[in-house]
Amino acid sequence: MKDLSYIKQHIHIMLTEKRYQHSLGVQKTAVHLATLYDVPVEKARIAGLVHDCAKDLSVDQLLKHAAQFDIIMDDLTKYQPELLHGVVGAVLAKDLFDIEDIEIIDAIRYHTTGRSSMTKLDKIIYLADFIEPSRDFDGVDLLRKAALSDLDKATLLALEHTIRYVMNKGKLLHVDTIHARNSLLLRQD
Ligand code: DGI
Ligand code: FE
Ligand code: FE
Ligand code: FE
Repeated sequence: MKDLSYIKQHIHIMLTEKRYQHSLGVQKTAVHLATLYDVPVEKARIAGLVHDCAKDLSVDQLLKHAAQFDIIMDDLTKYQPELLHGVVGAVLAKDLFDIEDIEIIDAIRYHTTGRSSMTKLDKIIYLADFIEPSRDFDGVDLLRKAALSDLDKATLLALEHTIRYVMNKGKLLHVDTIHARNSLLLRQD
């Protein structure tokens, strides 16, 4: 893996200033949650910093990368190509930064939708993305509080917030978002 300062420099170049600051916020929040929930801090730091590395690519560029890396496009992603930024970000993480750790790669890949049986690192990145210091929406303080006391409960609340948001916008729900919620409801591990 490339060293942290190399990764940081490249992330800064790949993203708008606002998105870069968001990434630093996710990194910081993810590190904090990792210490609370006994997850390797270095994994949380890298995943948090890199999670949105593909976010400022155009839809055209996302589709080109998807083709280049043989990413299988599900039907929904064809209609909502911005959902690709996690999946493309995961392949870029390996390609640009030599990140091989599957837990880091998966946390990046599933950071927008979540997935069935999320790992602790998946949940931490999903939540940190929601509650990092620059986020401001109704209910964010409640989520910040929940994140400090119960990782599963907070992840569930965040998923449900996303599901309501997507429904209010009249957009398609990704099945992984539903699987993530069902899985948390069924098996509180
Ligand atoms: O990249 P960020 O803005 O930091 O955050 P993100 O990767 O979590 O993306 C959030 C967006 O993703 C938000 O507008 C809701 C959307 N999203 C999450 N799950 C789904 C979804 N959009 C659709 N259409 N369907 C989903 O299941
Ligand atoms: Fe800057
Ligand atoms: Fe994102
Ligand atoms: Fe993000």
